[in-house]
Amino acid sequence: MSPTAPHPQPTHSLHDIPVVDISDTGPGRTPLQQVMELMRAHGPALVRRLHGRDTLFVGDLDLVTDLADETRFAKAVGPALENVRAFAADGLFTAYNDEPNWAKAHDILMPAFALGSMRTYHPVMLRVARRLIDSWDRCARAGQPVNVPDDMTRMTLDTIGLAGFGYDFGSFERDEPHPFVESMVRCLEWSMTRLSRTPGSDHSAADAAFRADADHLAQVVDEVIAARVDSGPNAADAGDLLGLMLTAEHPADGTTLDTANIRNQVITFLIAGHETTSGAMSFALYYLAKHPAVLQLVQREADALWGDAADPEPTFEEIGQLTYTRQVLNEALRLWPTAAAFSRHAREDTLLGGRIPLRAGQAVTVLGPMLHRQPVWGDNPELFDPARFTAEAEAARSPHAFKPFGTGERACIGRQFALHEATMLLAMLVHRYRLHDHADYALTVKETLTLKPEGFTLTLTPRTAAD
Ligand code: MNH
Repeated sequence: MSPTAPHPQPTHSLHDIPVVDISDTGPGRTPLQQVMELMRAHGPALVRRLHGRDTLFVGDLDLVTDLADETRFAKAVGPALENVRAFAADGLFTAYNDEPNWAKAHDILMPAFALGSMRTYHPVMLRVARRLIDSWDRCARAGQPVNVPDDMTRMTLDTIGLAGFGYDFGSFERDEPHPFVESMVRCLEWSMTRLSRTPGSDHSAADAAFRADADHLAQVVDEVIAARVDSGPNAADAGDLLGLMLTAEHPADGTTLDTANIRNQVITFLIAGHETTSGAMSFALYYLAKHPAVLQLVQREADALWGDAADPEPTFEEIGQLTYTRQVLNEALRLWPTAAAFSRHAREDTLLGGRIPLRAGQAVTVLGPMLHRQPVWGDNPELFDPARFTAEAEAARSPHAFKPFGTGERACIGRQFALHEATMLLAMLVHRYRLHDHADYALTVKETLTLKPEGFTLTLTPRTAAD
């Protein structure tokens, strides 16, 4: 929403919750930032009304704490995820809680995401990090700016493709994003903009274009699977995600995942496994470029491990030692959690926070960026300050104040994967380059269900022993 647009005023309140009807303006292209603005004006719990459809949004810590109670609440597949189901169906992210394939795939794939499993992915992550560095070295020599979110997306897509599925998207050999990414972004955009349609208008062209994109995703995924199956009988049980999907038997009944579900899982992991991580690293680099004192501390941490080695070979264990780099990532995820909203529903009729009546099945959407700016974060929540994530500071704060990875049994399965990948890359980049905010970049956050700093570019020069 543009800063000059008039804020819609609450029409009335329901159980002391303001109801704001946005039908006149619609949600626009940045619906989550619009809700942030509404919450800044009307408080951290409100009903947004659009064409008669109500959504209860909350950012309040007590309410989110209550929603994290798994005995009374569970993940809701809300309208946005219903739209994502049109191309990811019963994949882990969009499956209903009681869909048998959720528990089955969860049980089969969990071991692949335990912290120790990151040791397996580490060499692949490093290999792809070097692709990014090769590309950035070329830009640095040529004095050309790099497009940060585009390159982060190249790197995370290649990483999940290779680490999860042994498939090489070769994103750094392309000038444009891989066609899979273009189709995927359009599918996510369709899922988002479909929420703001005016009832009765015609969207058949948009829907047909969506269908073509969704078919393209399925086709790429079928190629990924075929490449594995074609590479011989022993290749199927390679110890990656696709190997598990093709061969692992569910402990409960000895069956494997069926073909249709495997396709849905591969689409899910290719999307969930790269969009959000890419945005998180982009925001972290944005804040580093704007906060030289913080950048210096991250550099110091990397220098302590790698000195002035021209091409360090980070080990798995070293990534665990990059605690300040990890704090920087957490602080970037606090201000801009790249999967910014998740929904919960009441298992039975209940009172949310002891005061808001909810019927069984009724959904509530948690808005991460506002939860992450509540008073529990102190007097200056807009301030970028990685010291908020020292071990002591974390221990002193409610675990529910920070939810970038969702909550409960449906929380992010890929959290360790994302953090390992992102921590390693950030440390390698600040070790190697000076970051120049050559365009005096002003943050604009693009929403495609996930968040990214739009059009963020940097120029780079190699660091020398002196800096
Ligand atoms: Mn991830 C679920 C955020 C990286 C795979 N992820 C979620 C949820 C959030 C989330 C929030 C819960 C959504 C909900 O409750 O509706 N994920 C992130 C963020 C990053 C991220 C902010 C990076 C930073 N996610 C990853 C990576 C992978 C991945 C990397 C895979 C390699 N995430 C998933 C899957 C789910 C999920 C799969 C669904 C899990 C389930 O419901 O069982």
